[in-house]
Amino acid sequence: MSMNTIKNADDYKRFYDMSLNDKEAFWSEVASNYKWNRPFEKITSGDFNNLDVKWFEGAKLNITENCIDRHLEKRANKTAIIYEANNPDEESLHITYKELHSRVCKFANVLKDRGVKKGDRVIFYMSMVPDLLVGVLASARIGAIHSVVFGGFSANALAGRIQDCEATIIVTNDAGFRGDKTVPLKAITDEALKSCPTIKTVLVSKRVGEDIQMIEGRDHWLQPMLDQADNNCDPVYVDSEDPLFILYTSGSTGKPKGLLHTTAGYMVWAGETYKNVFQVGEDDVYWCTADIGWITGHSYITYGPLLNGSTQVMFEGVPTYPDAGRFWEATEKHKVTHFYTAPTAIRALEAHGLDYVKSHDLSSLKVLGSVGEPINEEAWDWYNKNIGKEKCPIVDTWWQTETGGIMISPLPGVGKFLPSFAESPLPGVDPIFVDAEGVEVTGNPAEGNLCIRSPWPGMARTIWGDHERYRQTYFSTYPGLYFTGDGAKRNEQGDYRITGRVDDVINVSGHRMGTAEVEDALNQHEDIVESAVVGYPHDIKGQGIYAYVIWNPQSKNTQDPKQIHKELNDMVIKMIGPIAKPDKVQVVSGLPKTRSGKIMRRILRKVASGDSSNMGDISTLLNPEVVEEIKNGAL
Ligand code: 7RM
Repeated sequence: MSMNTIKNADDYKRFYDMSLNDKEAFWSEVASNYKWNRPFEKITSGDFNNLDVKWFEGAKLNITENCIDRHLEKRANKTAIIYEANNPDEESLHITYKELHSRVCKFANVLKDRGVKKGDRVIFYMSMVPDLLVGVLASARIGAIHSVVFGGFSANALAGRIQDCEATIIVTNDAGFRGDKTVPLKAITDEALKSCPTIKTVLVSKRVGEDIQMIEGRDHWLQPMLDQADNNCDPVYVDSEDPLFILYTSGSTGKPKGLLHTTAGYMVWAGETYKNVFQVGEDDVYWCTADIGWITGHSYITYGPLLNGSTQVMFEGVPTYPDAGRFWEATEKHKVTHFYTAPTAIRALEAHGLDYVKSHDLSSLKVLGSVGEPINEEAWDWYNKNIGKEKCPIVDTWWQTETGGIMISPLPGVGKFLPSFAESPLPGVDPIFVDAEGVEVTGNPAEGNLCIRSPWPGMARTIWGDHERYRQTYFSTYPGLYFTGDGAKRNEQGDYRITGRVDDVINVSGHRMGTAEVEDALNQHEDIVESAVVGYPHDIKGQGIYAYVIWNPQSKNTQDPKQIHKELNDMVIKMIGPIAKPDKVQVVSGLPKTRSGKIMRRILRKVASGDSSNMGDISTLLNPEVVEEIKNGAL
């Protein structure tokens, strides 16, 4: 561990205060943990009004040199990646830092051979295989911009992302393993590419042995190219604010946003937050169960652990295959010390009972982590008692795709570890609560909309191709502040507790879904007149998707509610992917609307959550009579 890890409450206070009061000194010291090809001239400039935020300006660097090359002197033969395949009978693969270097260089040379240059967009649509992690790093090595699209998205969703960033190349698998199923990634890619003329090259990493179609001139098997490639590739040094990646995420409007992260600030943020929040020692084994298709897999699989020279497990599979003991079996097998997962996985495994836990030795564990959604107290207690045996701190890490890395979390050796509290802002994070009018809520206890007052290195710099939308989405609700979209509370002692989204975003199994995005998909069905989607409490997923639909009463197609649900599921699978399927579909004759035509979602949320006792004020509704109908038809 490097010199400036936060080890106790005094360190925390000193670091935190310094990070806000003497930014220059603080970040200069932090930055000295990294390798710069040319030093920076200025720590930071820009603010939330001009939205031209820059960190470590003037520097030249390559993030992969920081993730790999600089470890080669001391850690060449240290394992960087322990690859645990979907099928537990498949032998796990150990990749050392030296081997990772050679793999990344080879992949980078393949990309170069295909004409990929600095600034080009490279799409990854893959399952969790080593080539995904290696490919992402290879893209960064040559200054290209990676955009990973989660392998659960549909052809339509993939195409939209490719079109938006005008990528020229895509890397995929023939197919991916996922539990007892396979996902036909190449076939889905082929479907998507029918509407993506910018793509000139498809690289296919073979995983399943699926029978696929290869289009001459466009499609190439990756492996033979890697075999031929040179295992050295000089890093391309880029400017601090040169783009590193685009990651698409859902918001309160229909179209996903391509958040752009730039190189130096993101690197420092991913590296430092990983170091302080997890405190992974030289001989420890860290495991984050996320998919690289989400931001957690970017910051806490691809970059954070490698920036810190850690050994980590990379897992291809799912928590319940071949059975609900898989996480614990692999923890025992690889003597995992740091384990980072999502509340939805914890709740799902809790539901399978303790037998799957008790048959494994979990004594290697030191720190547990949680991410993706608020963790309810019951899940926290179960995790603490049965997995951590009441001796492992649980770091409940609050952050977002937009923040690049962890923002609020208790730290080992510092935190109080109160169930369902994210507790304390990390150095550099300046949270503020405001009420609906934007007036600051001060003192403790307090409750409000969670905003951030000043720029931090890891923040997304823009939405790809739409800076105005970036301003509009995050900085216009409360001018001068970054609005997170989350509500939060502080207790008497000032510990933070995140209560969840206050906008039209729902969080299904830790996956962000815009209700408008799901509605757009439903509305594609020819028999849908109108739809409204809300979240409701769901035991395992955290939130479930509840769709109210007006179905064409004249439709010859079907009027059977079960069949309607099925047809709408198919439509959502086609437009977005299986993760966005509505759990419940209620056919209604009208939606509660105000005189200005706005759907009163509050009513829909109440009914969906099973509590329709008191509807509050509905006097502004144009059609109050539908409220009774909706209540009576609740599912
Ligand atoms: C990392 C990630 C972001 C949204 C965010 C919150 C929710 C994430 C926590 C949490 C309570 C947490 N990025 N969220 N972590 N809520 N406690 N520890 O999930 O962009 O996909 O989602 O997730 O609502 O705004 S994300």
